[in-house]
Amino acid sequence: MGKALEDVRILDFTHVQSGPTCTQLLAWFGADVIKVERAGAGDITREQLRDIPEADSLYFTMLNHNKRSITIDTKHPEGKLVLEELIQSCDVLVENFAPGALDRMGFTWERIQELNPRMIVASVKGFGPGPYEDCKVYENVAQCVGGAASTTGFDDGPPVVTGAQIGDSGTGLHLALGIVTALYQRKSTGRGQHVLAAMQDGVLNLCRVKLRDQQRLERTGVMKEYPQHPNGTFGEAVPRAGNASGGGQPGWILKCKGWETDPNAYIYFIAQAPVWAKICNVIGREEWTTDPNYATPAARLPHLKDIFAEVERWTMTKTKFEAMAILNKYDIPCGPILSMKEIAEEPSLRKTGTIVEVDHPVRGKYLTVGNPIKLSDSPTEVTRSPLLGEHTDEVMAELGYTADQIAHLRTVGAI
Ligand code: CAO
Repeated sequence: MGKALEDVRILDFTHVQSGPTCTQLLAWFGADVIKVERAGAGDITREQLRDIPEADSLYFTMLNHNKRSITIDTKHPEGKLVLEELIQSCDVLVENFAPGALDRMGFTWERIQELNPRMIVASVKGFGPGPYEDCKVYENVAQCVGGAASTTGFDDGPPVVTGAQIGDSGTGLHLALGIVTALYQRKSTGRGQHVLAAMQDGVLNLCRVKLRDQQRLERTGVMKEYPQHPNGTFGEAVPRAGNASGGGQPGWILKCKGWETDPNAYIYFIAQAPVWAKICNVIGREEWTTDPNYATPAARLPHLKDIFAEVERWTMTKTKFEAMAILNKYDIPCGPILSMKEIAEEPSLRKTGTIVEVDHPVRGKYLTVGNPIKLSDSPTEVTRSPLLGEHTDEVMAELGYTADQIAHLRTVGAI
């Protein structure tokens, strides 16, 4: 079966996490992704958080599947010429260098357009235009400046960052959408364009509901589904809401059997209005279905803490999986808190290709997260990440360089 992006060639100038997430997705959809790295060193993550000496780290391998690697010194005059040829033969250049690095290399937007007017240049930066546009940014900085940290955690504690890499992988995902959209528009305009995904913007987009709440708070001074109501106070800005749900369905994380020793013996429980009677039956509080303090969603809002405490008395008698099985019988929305160990061992995720085992010539077998987006006409096969410079000769030959020319460029240090 063909692949959705099989005629798309990508010059991948990305490193660390945000950019590589984007180009890995495009590679999974079939694009030919040529990762340009610095000879001898490569993407810094190859050696970061290493678990096996001399082997590319999991950090690198899990973000660079299905790509080819070519090493070029892009500051060497002859290296620049190779890069120019790559620019002329590719559809998209993706980069997440610090602001200005591509310009300093001599590849400004104008120069790239001169070389290839159809080229789409896609960038991840920490910030969009404005006072911080020159700043370098990493994941947790993005979470803090995009509104996630101020709204995550508990009311009586400091701001908290989340384990989900919404700044890096989240922005990579936004960029990938920008790229395929630009490729689509190029069909009618014939022109390339610049695609920018700023990490602050990407995180804020994912925190959209919190900006919604900011405006509700300013208008009404209170948000009844927040745990601050009715027992706490609201200030001027959206507060941290603990484990409360971000939507109109009240929810909380509740202890299950074994919580004293197992840090993940918990379940997320949603007191969804349409199944309120079933919830009352399951936990043995049938009288709540008619009690005016509990019978309607609005009446329940001031009592959520007590309601969840009562449901927890029930969940503590069951393991998280037993609770899930019972609640699901009644269509009561809930979800066990799964550890990474449980996820790694989950057979259904292996079956769908969401968790994949990959073999690597140096590090051996390892687990990775496969393509989370499934296309029925463009299936994904996850192949291992490239060794540093593994495809330099192959790509150079495709560009028309002879063996002698390749040897020369290697001798002068351009590749
Ligand atoms: N040959 C020669 N030079 C190369 C090269 C190559 N193949 N590849 C990269 N370089 C050079 C760059 O030209 C740059 O040189 P100058 O500083 O002289 O212009 C240099 O390597 C370093 O690039 P950098 O500034 O991007 O790298 P850094 O480690 O200092 O910063 C990061 C890393 C991530 C903070 C920065 O790239 C950044 O802010 N990127 C945008 C936001 C982003 O993606 N952040 C998420 C990272 S994942 O958590």
